[in-house]
Amino acid sequence: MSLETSPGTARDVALSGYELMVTARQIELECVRLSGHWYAAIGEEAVLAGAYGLSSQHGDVLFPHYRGAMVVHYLRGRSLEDLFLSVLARKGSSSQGRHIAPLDGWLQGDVMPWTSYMLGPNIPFGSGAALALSRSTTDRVAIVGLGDGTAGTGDFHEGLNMASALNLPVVFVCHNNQFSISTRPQEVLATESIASWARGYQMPSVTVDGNDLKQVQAAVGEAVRRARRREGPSFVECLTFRRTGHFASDHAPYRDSAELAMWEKRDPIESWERELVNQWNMSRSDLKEIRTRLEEVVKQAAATAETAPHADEEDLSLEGVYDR
Ligand SMILES: Cc1ncc(C[n+]2csc(CCOP(=O)(O)OP(=O)(O)O)c2C)c(N)n1
Repeated sequence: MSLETSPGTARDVALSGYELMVTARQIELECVRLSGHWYAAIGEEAVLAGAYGLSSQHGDVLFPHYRGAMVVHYLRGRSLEDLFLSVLARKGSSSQGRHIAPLDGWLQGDVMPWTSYMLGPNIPFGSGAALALSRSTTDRVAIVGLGDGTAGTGDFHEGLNMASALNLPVVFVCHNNQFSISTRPQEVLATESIASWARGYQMPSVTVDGNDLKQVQAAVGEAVRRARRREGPSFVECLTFRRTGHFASDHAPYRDSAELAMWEKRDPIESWERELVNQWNMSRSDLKEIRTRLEEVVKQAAATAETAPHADEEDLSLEGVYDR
């Protein structure tokens, strides 16, 4: 759903944000269960829901960060069953088991793929898409996600420079989870904040609490409206924390346990539950019921995908693929 076009009340939007985050958490938990190589976005749900779910509308072109990309597919209408088939690389999945699920796009929902295994190229690609959109008669915008580590690539600077120089309708959302595999941003980025780099490219740039859905939604919403008015690009840095290892079976001995515990206490879903109770008079028991129901739907979809047959040799054959 879209924050801008929603006919619902602010309470509905707040509840929808909760539902998106709960579903996102369970998608990621199931993916971790199904694949030891999963790059989980557990604890980063407010960035995903706020940046891609509640601020964009149909027709906006999304270039999500690879971590959490499947959640973005779901937000754009991909069925859970199809999503888990791809995670498991089973017969009938969109890539027929040829490559890792988060690299797929979901073109039916205007979600672009991670076009190479390289961090960075999606940033100038996003600016390129925004250039095309700026020449159309629509008010569609591009939203580009990136990690803090990705900000260290040349593509980051080229993509931001191009967006600003050509006044393009693009919003850059940095998921600053404070790790690039085992490296902290302050060890490798010669800047105090990633947003201040973006500010150097003459675009409005803010840093927000990435575990607070309200802050992410407000900042990205404002940036999207600006882009729709064709007033140029913006940059939103969302400060959050990578609560798992780089991938599911990385136990991350390099992390500080006190810091991890501090961020676990700042769980975005639990904070949002408090918001719904205090601001919107929702009852804890209603929220628990909603959460359990949504978790069950996701678990069921994953379990169904697990019963699907494996891709066979014919599925994996590349014969004729390039003729299509
Ligand atoms: C250009 C490039 N350099 C290095 C890598 C290897 N690599 C894959 S994921 C990753 C960490 C990315 O960190 P960040 O952008 O902060 O995203 P996060 O994984 O924290 O979500 C690295 C270094 C790569 N794929 N591409």
